[in-house]
Formats: sequence, C-alpha cells, structure tokens
Amino acid sequence: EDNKKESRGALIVLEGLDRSGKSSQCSRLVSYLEGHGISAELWRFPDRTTDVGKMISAYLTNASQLDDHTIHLLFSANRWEKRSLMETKLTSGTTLIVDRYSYSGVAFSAAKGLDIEWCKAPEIGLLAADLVAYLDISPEKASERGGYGGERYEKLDFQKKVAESFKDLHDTAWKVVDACQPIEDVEKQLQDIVLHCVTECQKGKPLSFLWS
Ligand code: 2DT
Ligand code: MG
Repeated sequence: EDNKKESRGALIVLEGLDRSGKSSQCSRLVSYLEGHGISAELWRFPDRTTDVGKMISAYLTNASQLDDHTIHLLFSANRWEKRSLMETKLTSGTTLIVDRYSYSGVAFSAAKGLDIEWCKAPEIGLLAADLVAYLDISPEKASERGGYGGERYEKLDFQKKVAESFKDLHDTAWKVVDACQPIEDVEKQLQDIVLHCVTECQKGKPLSFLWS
C-alpha cells in the first residue's frame, strides 16, 4: 500500500461582490506566487470563451433572456467542462487562482429566490476550493467604486441580496478579508493566507469535493 502523500497545487478561489477587487487581486496573487517559484495560473468563471460561456455572456449582457434555472445550470456546466483540466493542473503541481466559482453560482441564483439546495446540487462532485478568500465590502461601498458596468446583475438592490446569500455559504475553508482596506493591505493579507494554503497542498493535503 502506498501511503506517500503527493504534492499538488492549491485550488484557491476569490469571491465577493462586483467591484470588491477580486480580479486585480487575482492577478497580483499569480505574480506573487510566480515570483516565489510557484507554478500558478489565473482562471475565472464564467469562462466566456467556451460555447457554454458564450451563452452565459449573451445572457449577462442582456443580449439573450433565459429562465433562472436554465442559466444556473449553464454556469454549472461551464465549471463541469473545465473540471478534468482543473484536476490535471492541480495534480501536476500548478496552483489555480480562480476569480469566482461555485459559491458565486449559488449566491447569485439564491439571490433570485431559487432554493439553495437546488442551487448546490449540480455542483456536487466538482473540486472543492482549498481556500475561499471572501473580499468583504458592503454593497453600498462597492457601488461607490467607479460604478458598475451595464451587466445584468450590476445593480445595488440585487447586490444587496447577493451579499446576504454569500453569508449563508461561509464555511471552514473561507477566510474573510476586509476589502475596504488599502489595496496593498488586502494584497499582503491575501499573500499570507494563500502561501499557507499552497504549502499545505505541497505537503499532500488531499483533494476534496463539493460540498465539503
Ligand atoms: P464577472 O463579473 O466576474 O465576469 O461575473 N455569476 C458568476 C453567476 O451568477 N453564477 C456563477 O456561477 C458565476 C461564476 C456573477 C459575471 C456575473 O456572473 C455571476 C457576476
Ligand atoms: Mg462583473
């Protein structure tokens, strides 16, 4: 029997409301890890480059209309189509910094009133994040940051509902980071928790699956 623990990359997800700073912090983290000789890639969901992703993008830009359940399942399918590549990357030692994941999937659909257990079901069996860093900012403060774009969910009233549903998802893998701090302070805090997580995975922490 081989009990040797295999080193692997970490699955690290940044979550938060629109304008919480996720995207810029994700790129900074990838540069930081690479600077430390750690193989890392930036991923994002939705991945708008696939056929499913193009349907999602059309919906978000209001170029198409879809039933709430239908779009929920497309977001999930968009993660399933990347699942095997994700596992390959992780087991080959690459850390993935992911801008939104299943947690956004559930939070946004639950904010529309869909049943939370129904929302979670299609995510079962996807890889669970080793760390979810939640960039915490109030919907009001976020909306003051240079304004939203014109996409479907970028409205203060809806973001308030999303903030509430994110609160129901916090679990042991979550670290809440105050996103109202200066950007360099947010960056420093993220670097510390991310490096710790990467180290645990290098030591052979096993992969886990949603919803754990
Ligand atoms: P970006 O602004 O990050 O491109 O996201 N969303 C995202 C969902 O409703 N379900 C999901 O599963 C994911 C990953 C959040 C576009 C919008 O899509 C929402 C904002
Ligand atoms: Mg957006």
